Amino acid sequence: MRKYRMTVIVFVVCGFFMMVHGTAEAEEQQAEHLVPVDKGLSHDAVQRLFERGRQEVYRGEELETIGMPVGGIATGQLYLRGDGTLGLWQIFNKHVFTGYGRDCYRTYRPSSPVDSGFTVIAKQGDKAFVRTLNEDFESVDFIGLYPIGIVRYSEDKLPVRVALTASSIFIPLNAKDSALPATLFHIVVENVSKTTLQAGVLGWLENAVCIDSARAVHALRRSRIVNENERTLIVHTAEKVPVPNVDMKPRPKIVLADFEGPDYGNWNITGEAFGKGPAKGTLPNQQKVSGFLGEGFVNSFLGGDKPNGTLTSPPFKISRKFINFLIGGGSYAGQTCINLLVDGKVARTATGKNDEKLEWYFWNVQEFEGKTAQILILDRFSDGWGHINVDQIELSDEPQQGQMGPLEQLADYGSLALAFAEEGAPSQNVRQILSFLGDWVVDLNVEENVAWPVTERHSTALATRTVDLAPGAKHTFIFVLTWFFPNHPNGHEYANRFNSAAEVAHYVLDNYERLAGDTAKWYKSYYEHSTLPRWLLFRLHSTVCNLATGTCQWWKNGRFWAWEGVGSCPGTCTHVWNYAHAPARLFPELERSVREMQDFGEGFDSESGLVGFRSNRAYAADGQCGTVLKAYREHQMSADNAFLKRNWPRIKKALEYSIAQDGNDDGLIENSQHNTYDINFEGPNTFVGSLYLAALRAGEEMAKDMDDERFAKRCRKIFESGSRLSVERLWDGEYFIQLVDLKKHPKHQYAKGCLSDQLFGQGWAHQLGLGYIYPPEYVKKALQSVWKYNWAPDTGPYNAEHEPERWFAEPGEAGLFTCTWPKSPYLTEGVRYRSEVWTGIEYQVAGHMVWEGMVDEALAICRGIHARYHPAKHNPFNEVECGDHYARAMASWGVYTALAGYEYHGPKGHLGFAPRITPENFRAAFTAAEGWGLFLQKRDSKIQRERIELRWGQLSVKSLAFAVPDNFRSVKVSVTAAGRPVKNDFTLKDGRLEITLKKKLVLSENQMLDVTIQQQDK
Ligand SMILES: [Ca+2]
Ligand SMILES: [Ca+2]
Ligand SMILES: [Ca+2]
Repeated sequence: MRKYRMTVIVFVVCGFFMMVHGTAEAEEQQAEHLVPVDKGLSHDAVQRLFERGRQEVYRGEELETIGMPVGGIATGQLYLRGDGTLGLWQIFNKHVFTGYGRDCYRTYRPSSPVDSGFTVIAKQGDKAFVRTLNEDFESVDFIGLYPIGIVRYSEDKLPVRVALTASSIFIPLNAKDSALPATLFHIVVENVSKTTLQAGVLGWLENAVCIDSARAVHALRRSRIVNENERTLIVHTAEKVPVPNVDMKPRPKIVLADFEGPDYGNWNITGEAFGKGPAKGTLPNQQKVSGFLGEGFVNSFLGGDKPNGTLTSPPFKISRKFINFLIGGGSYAGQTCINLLVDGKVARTATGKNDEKLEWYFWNVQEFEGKTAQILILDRFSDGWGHINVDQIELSDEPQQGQMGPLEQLADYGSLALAFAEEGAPSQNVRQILSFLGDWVVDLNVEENVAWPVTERHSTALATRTVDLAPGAKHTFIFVLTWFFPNHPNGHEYANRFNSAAEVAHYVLDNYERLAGDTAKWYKSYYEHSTLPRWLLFRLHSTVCNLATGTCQWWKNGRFWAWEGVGSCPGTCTHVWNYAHAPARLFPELERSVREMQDFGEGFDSESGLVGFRSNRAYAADGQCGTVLKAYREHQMSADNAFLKRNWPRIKKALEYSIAQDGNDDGLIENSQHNTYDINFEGPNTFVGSLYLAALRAGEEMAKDMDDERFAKRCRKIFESGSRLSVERLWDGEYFIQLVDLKKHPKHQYAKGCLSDQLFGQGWAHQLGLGYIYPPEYVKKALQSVWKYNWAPDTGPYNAEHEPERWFAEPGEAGLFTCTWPKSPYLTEGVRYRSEVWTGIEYQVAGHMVWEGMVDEALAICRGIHARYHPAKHNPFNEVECGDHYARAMASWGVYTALAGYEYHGPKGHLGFAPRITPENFRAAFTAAEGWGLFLQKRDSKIQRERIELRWGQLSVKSLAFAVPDNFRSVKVSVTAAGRPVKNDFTLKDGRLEITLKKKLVLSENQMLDVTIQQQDK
């Protein structure tokens, strides 16, 4: 570890200290601060944070909110709900917007728009028991440790007990197999009676191909049951109908409304949004509207997005096969839409696409011919795109193709499959089972090959053969659900490898042992073989599920791309993803693609070195510096120098862009700094400043790796100046402040406030093994102040005084505020989001605290998040901010690596650990560039043993580092790999033991590296 040149700095700082101390002490804590210094954490409460503890099991009402993603990475969003049923089903490439966060933090049960499920059948003599696996069971409980969810069902009078396990394939470092559009189910049926019984499972799945376009296309849904490779599959597809109703010549069309008149005629108007008559073009402050016919059309942007209202047509008779119309505007289902009402119910609905251009759309209404209907145009959304444009509503025997395009190109066109791993039962047996089931919401069928009009909903069922179960015996039935919807605007990576859902199912089952085996191996290594508290392991890994939600996409060209939250704020935003460590450590391939194809690709301005923060040409100061840090992290997570070599000229240029913002090489950025709070900081501050200094250190190290000594020295020089000047100018005695002239910049600054993120770059520096960027004692003091001033065990009183823009913590819940002003008046126009609580910042701060030894505080912060996201209130897998499954939350992995004191540099073959929690007995899973495994440490007063157990892939090692206790001043070290002694040299300084192996060694799967460190008395 690098020692700071204390002499110089202490001298400078002493002078400064005297200067500020006088004022700092005179300032008392502001009365309105309302964050207690005493956090009220009892000794016992703190102890409990550290206990390994029991697995949390959820039941009853707690099951309602649960939605654990169980599909592959970037293949959509499919939830396993608390009762074992599937929910959400956003796998059809539909843009679903969940921002801006004002109503994301709420209690609700995820919906289930697609019918599917499993039913267990048990026959005992002449009695048959049939039970569907859902909340209707007497006893249901849920254990969900991402990526595996287990739901257990039992009932007093039932001779069987059932456990359903659902998961995606999840194998760190194997992104492709972890990105399969597939969910694996294991259904274990156990005979808990005293006599033998026969057990089987019925699985069913609705044909939901064309789920969104069904009511606007002319097509058939086809469902088949096929036996292939000794497996039985339900295969759902859709297909064109040859020519619609050739028996009849199209009748002349009827124009229901062209909105060309001065008013809406006999349409009924409510609210303000639609005005008194049709719009005659683009309205004030609206983007250019096009695509309407004639001069008039419906446009609810009157007075902007805020006003709402409805427009209802008089009743009319549906006298043609289709209703055609032009539509544009907002894309909010049920909120900016046009509805067809038949018998007072919404029979058809459509929205715009967040585009002012009106395009043709049509509804197939053959089933309603002869009925009386009404058109209802609705605007009840007041935020961005809260309006609707409509024109030219026609009844016609011919559909307008318009935006729908050919069937095969629709976003929701593709296939769905449910496969049973063995051959299923013959259809007559399935019929017999179905006869027990009584009424169903949708029809089941067991036909081998049937088709219906796409507007009808049908499910198809398959049944396993029954197996004999002796008392106490169990049997596992294996199913896999797969999907294939390749028509995303940018395609899906999975479509490079497969052509249909059935192909995906066969791939999963052909490779079942390996795929399910490796998933279980990671699960066991991370959750079961670790010594870390179970609640903490749950929390820190739960956010990884964001990869398997609508937040993330993996395009056909290999580029990983993401929103900030589900469907909200595009462009893998550099400053939000600054916090997300998990993907880079678990699937470095994905993050490398963002660096190469976005940050140093499409989003890179090669003239200036600007990294557009949304793959555009816009500058964010924190994102720009963070890009350099991420590049170094991606280099460290690589097996060799190839990534750095390819990208170094652009990485260097990106850093030079930040140096140009600094302007005078003094290491302080003083100009306007747009950042993750969606505002600009003015003047020097350590939020952007610490990221800048860490980026300079990363630049120095990368320059050295690339033999660019000149640039390494330049980075070093600027860094040293910036580090010194930050302390001189920004230290207030307790924490780092922002130097800003509030008269000149009255809005969005924090000035003398205490910003939780004030040491963001220092946390990053620890993650990358870059050491201290400010003197350690200042860093520790500042972090203690963040804890003291910004973490409230109950956010209620503070938020009652200072209302947050958005609520992500309810009164009574603990949380860390973005920024507070403990020693100066609260800035009512200060940094945006100041009084909010973001889990991404909480993890960032907690992770940093762990590096500094503030483990109690770090765990208390994480526990606060865990409590807020208890399923009694919220989906524990969905940490929200500006949208669901917010990317910043993946900062949780930074806490995990900090707890292990993990350091890694792949190309150098360096791996190190310094557990910050139970160092006497520590076990945790770790990842490296090409392999992962379990790290174990045992320590007593005389001897410390380290073991690196490689469980997957391979690991190149040239050097190792470990922390030893203070009394280990002199040690004897022995290293063995796969049982054979390994020659080495070592150095021991300030409790850090560095071991260099004489030769680089490669550990392969299931091999172990053992290090024994014996304390020597001198
Ligand atoms: Ca018109
Ligand atoms: Ca509106
Ligand atoms: Ca400067």
